[in-house]
Formats: sequence, C-alpha cells, structure tokens
Amino acid sequence: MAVISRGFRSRRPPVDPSRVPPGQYVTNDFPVLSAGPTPHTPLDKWTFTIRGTVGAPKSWTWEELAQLPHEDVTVDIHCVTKWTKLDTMWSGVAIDTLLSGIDIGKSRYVTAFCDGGYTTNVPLADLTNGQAWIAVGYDGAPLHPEHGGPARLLVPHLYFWKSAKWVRGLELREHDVPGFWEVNGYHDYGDPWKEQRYQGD
Ligand SMILES: Nc1nc2c(c(=O)[nH]1)N[C@H]1C(S)=C(S)[C@@H](COP(=O)(O)O)O[C@H]1N2
Ligand SMILES: [Mo]
Repeated sequence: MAVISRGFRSRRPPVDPSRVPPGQYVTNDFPVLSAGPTPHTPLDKWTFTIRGTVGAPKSWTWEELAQLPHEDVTVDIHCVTKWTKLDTMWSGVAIDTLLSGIDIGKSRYVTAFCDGGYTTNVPLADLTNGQAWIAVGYDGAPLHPEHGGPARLLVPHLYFWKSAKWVRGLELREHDVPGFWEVNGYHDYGDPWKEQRYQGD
C-alpha cells in the first residue's frame, strides 16, 4: 500500500511557487462553497441575460447559448478561504462573445446575478479581453450543479467568490454596487496577488 501511495504522489508535477498567490495553499480537491442550497432550474426554462445600462437588453436560451463558439480554458483558481487549484479545465463562452453586438454605453461595472439570489460585482474591464467566461463544462463533462451548473461565471484572475455559480445574467452599470459577499465584508475587487480578501485589505 505504501508503495502505491508513494507512486501516486510522485506522478504529480512539483508546484511552481510563482503560481501560488500569497497566503494560499495548493489542493487537488475541488471544495464546494455555497451560501445556500443548490438551485435546479430546468434547461428549457433557463436563459442568460445581459441588461442594465446597455442599448438594448439581450437574452439567450440554453440552446442559443450552446450554438455560440465555446473555448476550452485551463486556469488556476484561488478561493479566499486559502485554497488554490492549479490547471482547472473549463469549457465556456467568452464574455467577449456575449458582449459583441451589445451597445455598452457608459457601462463600467457589472453585477452578476444568479438563481438563488447570489450577486457579485466586477468591473466590466475585468470581464473582457479574454479574461472571463460563462462556463458550462468542467474537466470534460457538463458543469456539476454543486459547482454552479448549468452555467457559472469564471473570472479566474480574481478570488473565486467572483465566479458566480448558477449565473443567469450580467447587469451592466455606470457605478459600482457591491454584491452579496462584498456587502458582508469581502473586498470590493478581490485580487488574490494583492491579498484583497476583506474590506480594507
Ligand atoms: N451563486 C453562488 N455563486 C457562488 C457562491 C455562492 O454561494 N452562490 N459562492 C462563491 C464562493 S465564496 C466560492 S469560493 C466559489 C466556490 O465555488 P465551488 O463551490 O465550485 O468551489 O463560488 C462562488 N460563487
Ligand atoms: Mo469563497
């Protein structure tokens, strides 16, 4: 038994410390962190909407979203509770793709809204230029409901609470409005490399 577990461990590549933000540890698990129960919206009732300070709001059904070009991305994710998971593999639609053809007007901030009522705020500039996706797949399979399936926001360069699970849309805004955890003391922006965990960090 000891030989087998040693063999397993040695197959993992050594961690490059420059990929681990300050105060984080690397885990191979994928913990589930949800502030409430997992919602289960039937796919034929599901839509994704971009609304707010836009020329005209736009919605996609699940089937319409599935028609859009998908990207496979491999990224590191960092939770404020201090775990970091390297090389996570997702499939999803880039926010750039969803925003193309939308008049964003004076929009500078976004509130992601979700089934279950969770919200989180992100500057619009952090969701564009290949930095964020609506993820529908994880590790070659449909995204598991506990991890936000059918669809979640994926913003890997910010702490993972910004990656809203069960996301149903983006509300674009001219001014910043703090979301669920941001109202409850988490940092407004949440850069893991600057350890922006809580308000005042
Ligand atoms: N809708 C929703 N999204 C959410 C949360 C939540 O409670 N509800 N928790 C956030 C937090 S604090 C974290 S760390 C990650 C956890 O994602 P995971 O459960 O897939 O690891 O989801 C984020 N997105
Ligand atoms: Mo979190």
